Amino acid sequence: MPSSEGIGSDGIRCMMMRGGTSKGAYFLAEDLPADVAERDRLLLAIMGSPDPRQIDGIGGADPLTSKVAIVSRSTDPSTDVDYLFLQVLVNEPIVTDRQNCGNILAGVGPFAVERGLVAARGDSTTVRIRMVNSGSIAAATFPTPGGSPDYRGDTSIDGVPGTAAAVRIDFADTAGSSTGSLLPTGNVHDTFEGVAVTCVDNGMPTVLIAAADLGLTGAESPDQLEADVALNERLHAIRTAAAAAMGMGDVSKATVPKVVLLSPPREDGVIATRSFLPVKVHTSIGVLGALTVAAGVSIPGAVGYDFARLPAPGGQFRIEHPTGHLDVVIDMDGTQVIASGNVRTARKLFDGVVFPRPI
Ligand code: NQM
Repeated sequence: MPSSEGIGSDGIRCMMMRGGTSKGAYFLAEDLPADVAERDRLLLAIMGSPDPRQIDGIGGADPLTSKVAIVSRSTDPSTDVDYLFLQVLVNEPIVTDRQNCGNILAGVGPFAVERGLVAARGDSTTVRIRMVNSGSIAAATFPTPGGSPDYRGDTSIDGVPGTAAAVRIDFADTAGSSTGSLLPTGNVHDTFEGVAVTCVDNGMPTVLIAAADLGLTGAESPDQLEADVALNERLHAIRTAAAAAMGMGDVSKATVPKVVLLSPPREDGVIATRSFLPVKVHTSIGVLGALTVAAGVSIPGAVGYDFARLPAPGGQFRIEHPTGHLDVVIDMDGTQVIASGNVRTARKLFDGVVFPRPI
């Protein structure tokens, strides 16, 4: 693929997919350079970063649409494929593997079948995916009538217009996947900058804060929250202190930990959320983010526990967010997460060859 005219100048095979409420470029590992620095330079050029509009690339000028999945046959015999998630920052020349993405994950199984890494196994196929970023495993099940993914269906998810085929995802080993522990500071709650927080990681390292403790209702829109300079300075200070206590080191250029503001549910959910990515505010919430909130607010003494409307054991957790809700299931035994899962949809948007700006 590297040619005499420059890396990728002949074009690189790429499939664009919507995965859940995110959108990203999906590649086979073999179609990208093996050298990580070279690969990242190429991905920045493909997405058009750094540039607030990503005008010279295929990124969508938003963290939720500047995402990459790299998929290969698994080196682990217990899984079918390896999935490496990369966040390509919009405004900075940074490609990071420090976070995982459960939305882009929803497209990985269908992509693996489309590219022939996994053969369809009847009307529906389950692909076992090793999430390289965290080492955890997810099983994705989706319809494959006639031997290829069928994206049509009647499942709707908030934040995406219309309906599509369901992709059911069952997770194992999400607790502590990035930090080594469900409660990475060793405490159910801590106080940073005078504010009570719970630091929790059930697939996404997250700092939970009660919106009321910051003088907010928790019903503010993403735009309102992003425009509040004093709030963002305060959250930045809390996040920096929390990340240090979580053993995450310098996170000034990292997209984790996330900060999630919690408030009592307004509809029929368990809890209401506003999720900072950590600067832009999510229009919904990430999948692993929702699993992490669900695990956190289930722990007595954690921030949110007192005002969450918890379901009966084994019940569904409806996590409210700015554009609706995201349903997850989670099975916990005390502070042990036994299993978790959810239903997403995904769709192939285009398949072809992408031409990066010259590098
Ligand atoms: O938490 C955004 C998203 C995500 C991550 C983010 C995600 C997850 O919605 O599993 O999917 O938190 O940066 O795509």
